[in-house]
This record gives sequence, structure tokens and C-alpha cells, in this order.
Amino acid sequence: MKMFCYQCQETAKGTGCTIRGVCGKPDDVAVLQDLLIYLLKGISLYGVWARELGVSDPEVDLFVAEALFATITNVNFDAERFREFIAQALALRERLKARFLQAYEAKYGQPFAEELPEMASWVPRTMELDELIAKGRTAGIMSDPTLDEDIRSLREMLTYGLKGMAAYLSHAAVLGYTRSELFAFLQEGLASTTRREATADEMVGMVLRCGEMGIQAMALLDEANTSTYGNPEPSQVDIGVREGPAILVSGHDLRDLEELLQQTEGKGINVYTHGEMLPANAYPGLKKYPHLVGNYGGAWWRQPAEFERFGGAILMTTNCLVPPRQSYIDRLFTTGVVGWPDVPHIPDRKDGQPKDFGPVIAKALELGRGPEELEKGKLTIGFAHAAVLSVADKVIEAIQRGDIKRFVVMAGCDGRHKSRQYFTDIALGLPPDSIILTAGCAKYRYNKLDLGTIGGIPRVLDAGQCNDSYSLIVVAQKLAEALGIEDLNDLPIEYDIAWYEQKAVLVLLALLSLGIKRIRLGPTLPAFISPNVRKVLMEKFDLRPTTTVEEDLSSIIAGT
Ligand code: FSO
Ligand code: SF4
Repeated sequence: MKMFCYQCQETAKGTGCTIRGVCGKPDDVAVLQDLLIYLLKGISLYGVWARELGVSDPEVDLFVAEALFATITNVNFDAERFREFIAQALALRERLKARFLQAYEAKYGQPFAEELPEMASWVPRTMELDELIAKGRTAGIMSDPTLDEDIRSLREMLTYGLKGMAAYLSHAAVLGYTRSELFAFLQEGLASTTRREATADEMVGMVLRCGEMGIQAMALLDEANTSTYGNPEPSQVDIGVREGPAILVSGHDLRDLEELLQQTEGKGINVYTHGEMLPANAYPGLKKYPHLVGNYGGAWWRQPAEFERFGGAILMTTNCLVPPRQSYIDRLFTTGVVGWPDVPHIPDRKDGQPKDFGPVIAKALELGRGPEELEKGKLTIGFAHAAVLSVADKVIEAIQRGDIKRFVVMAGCDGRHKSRQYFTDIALGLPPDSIILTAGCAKYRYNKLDLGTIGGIPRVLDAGQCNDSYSLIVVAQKLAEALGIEDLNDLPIEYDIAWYEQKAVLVLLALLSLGIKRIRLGPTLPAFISPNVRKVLMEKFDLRPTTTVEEDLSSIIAGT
């Protein structure tokens, strides 16, 4: 079978990529990712059984999270890196299996005799890519043509939610924050996708639990970020440029940025953020570095044009990586789970030592130049939950006076499709008594518009990265408490979510698990949602695809 992937919003023809990903993912990498997921499911079966016997393996827990993260859209395009992941998956699976079998026998006085599914037992003869790819072709989403399409849809929705959760758990772990129950859920969720007897209702239950667990994963990451770098504070970020050697840092990993800032101190290098790294400029522990000079450019998909004009060295710490142009590939670096063949990769931390960003720094100094100017001005950021709640009295008064009539949550991702102009037009069309609550790279569709303030409160409140959608949930819950409202659906909050990749799937599941109704999702509904699953989501949650700007504006304004 050739590749099949439909995990993101830009999937080919709105149905599935089958020759090469629209994202640039080649067939062999797609198939190796399928094999890796297959093996992660095998590991997870042992993980669940072993935990029932009181056995767990922190190395396996973290590996499952990182490997899932590596398969998210625009993270890693390097077949060799997936071969390493697969080798590690096989080794860890065998180690966990041995510990499980031993614990089983110790408890029951006889060997474990259940028949094992192939993902828990398959071993390649060699680690040659050809063999792994051939196996991967039998392990993909469509490899079982007899599978019910709704079960497939729910399995995939769950898997994508788990990928989003895995990314957030990996980020928290980098800062030393882990929770065994959340890693356990990744494995429980993956293992549940192997159960042929699972009913659609059971799978819907797992999908919603993934949302609940996702909120806890985002809360853990919030704790990790704010305990390490302080609470984000309202900040003005320069979007212009300065003279001198420069490094652009993109992706979501704050610790990578911190270590790079430490290692560039006093070297005359200006460090700029890009894309989802913009919120770093609001954390006291990061903005204190005077050579963190501002943000360059916009959302991830603009990177080919923007990286070309940046001129200095560029570091990708996580997604979204776009296939690099020749004009800047020689000054691009990856780190963490990100990868592109032949682009230099900054290795992981060892023995508690920071990463060595020496090659990135040397490249910036060798190039010696600063970026070309794209724009001038400032962006206002830093409205995560602590900042918003510190002005809660002002906000509540403004609601009670009628100066604020509604909040519109417009979190999520940006993307290439022209249809995403919809989100800019909604932002422009909202009446001046509306506040937009945003997080994630979706914000670049409207964060440079001058939408003004209401009684000193900016009309676009930017909570941060996509994981900071958690902040929006906290704000909604606190607002409900303060206004004496029990059901979050009775708050004057409307939802107009933009999605692209799997972290946004988790954000959606998180909102659904809170019982939030009337979420508008666009620019298109996911291809992995089957007609029946779509019907259930519409009936149970009144989930809606975005329609026209006029129609959605009138329903947002009417709150219907
Ligand atoms: Fe965007 Fe990419 Fe943050 Fe995503 S840069 S699309 S949802 O990786 O994670 O918002
Ligand atoms: Fe296609 Fe998206 Fe999958 Fe890439 S991640 S192969 S664009 S569906």
C-alpha cells in the first residue's frame, strides 16, 4: 500500500495524502511513521498490562510521548531519524515485555499465555529501511479494509488527540515536570485503538477522556512554564529589526530558547522569535535577556519567504517546519524531535548539561548580518490567565456596564489556505464591544490589525502558544465563578476555532470534554471525521463547520 495520511487540515483534496504529503512528507517517511505508531501501540499494550501489576518504566513513558510528537505534522521529515525511533521502540518494547512477563509469573505462578497481537511481537530480520518500509505499508490507517469507518475515524481522532497531548507532555518533561497518570493515559489510549471489540460508544468515551486528560497535560505544561519562567506579563514586542548578527528561533520549546539566550550573552548577537515562539517575549525569565530583541515575521507557513529574508542563522525547536529552500538551508538548524535530512541537528541534553548551540552561534557570527526589515511596530502579548485574572474586576465591571458584550475564542492554528482570510474578516467584522481571546499561531490572522481597546483592555487578548488555550479555559471558569454562572455555555463566550495539526485536535477535544457547545471549527472539518461521527458531534455538541463571514458573524453576535 502507498502512504495514506489525513491527520491535518491541509490534507490533499480534503480527503488524504497518498503520493506525497502536501506538507512535504515523502511516502517513505509517512510509512515509517505508520510503523512507529504501530510499534508504540504494541509497547502500550505491555504498558497497560504492566501498570496493572504495578510495573512502569519512565524511559518508556517519555519515549512514547516523544515518538508520538515526532509524527505530528511538520515535525520530522528524516527517514533515518525514524529508523532510530523504530530501533528504540523495538528495544524498549522487549525490555518492558520482559519485565511484564516476569511480574505476571510472579503474581499468578504461571506464564502469561494470551495470544499477542502482531504489534506486540513483530521483530524485523534486519533494520534496513527497505524492510521497515515494507512492513510499514501493512500497518497504516487503511491497511485493514474490513474496519468499520466510524471506528477508524474515532481511533484516528483519539490518536491525533494523543499526539497533541504527547507534545505538551514532552515540553513539560523538558522542564522537569512529569505525571505518571498522564503518560499512562497515552498508552491506555493507544492500546484502546487495537481493540477490535471496542464499540463506537466506548471509543467516543476514550476520545472525550483524551480531552479531559489533555486539559491536565496543558495544566502541567502551564505549571512547568510559569514556575520556570514566571507568569507571562502584558508586554510590547518589537516586530522591527536591528543591525548585527542574528538568530531566529521558531517552534515552541522555551528551554531551547533560554539556553540559546544564555549561550549568546555578550556575543553581540540579536535573538528574534518566530511563529509560536512569540509568547516567549512575555515571560519574565526570558524577556530579561536584553538581546532577545523581538519577533520576526508571522505564522509558520510564511517561513520560506521570511527565513530567506532573515539572513542570519535559524533554529527550529519544534513544528511547524516547512521544506526548506536552498536559499537558507545552509543556515538552518533543527533540535529536539524536529528533523530534515542533512540539516545539522543540535543533539539532546546529556547528564543534565545544556544543549550546545555552538554551531548555530558560529553560523550567526560567520554570516554577520541582520535581517531584512519586514515591518515596523509592536505587538501586545502576555495575556495568559494570571494577567487576565489580575484585571478581572475591570473585566467584570465592563461586562456589567455592557461595554463588553461578548468574548470570542479564536484559538488554534494558522495555515496556507486562502479561505483562512475568513478569520481576519471575522476579527474585523466583530462589533467593538467584542474581545477576541486567542492562543496559538491562529492569531497571526488578526494580531497586527489595530482593533483598539475597551476601557484599556486590548480587544485581542493573546494568551500565548497553542497549549496556552488552557489559559482561556481557566479564564472562562473564573469568569463563570465570578458571575455566578454554572454552565460554561451560559457565559457570553463564542468559539471560532482554526485548526491545522494535531495539537489543535487536542484543544478541540479539551473544549468538548468540558461540554462546550456551538464551537465553530474551520476552515474545513477534519477529513478523519466520518459522516456518522460528524453527526454525533453535531447532535451532541452542536459542533459546526465555519460558514460564511456574514452568517457566522450574525450567529456570534446573536449568541446562537
Ligand atoms: Fe501553530 Fe504549527 Fe502551535 Fe501547531 S506553529 S500549527 S497547533 O505547530 O502548535 O500553533
Ligand atoms: Fe498530508 Fe497533512 Fe499528513 Fe502531511 S500531515 S501527509 S499534509 S495529511
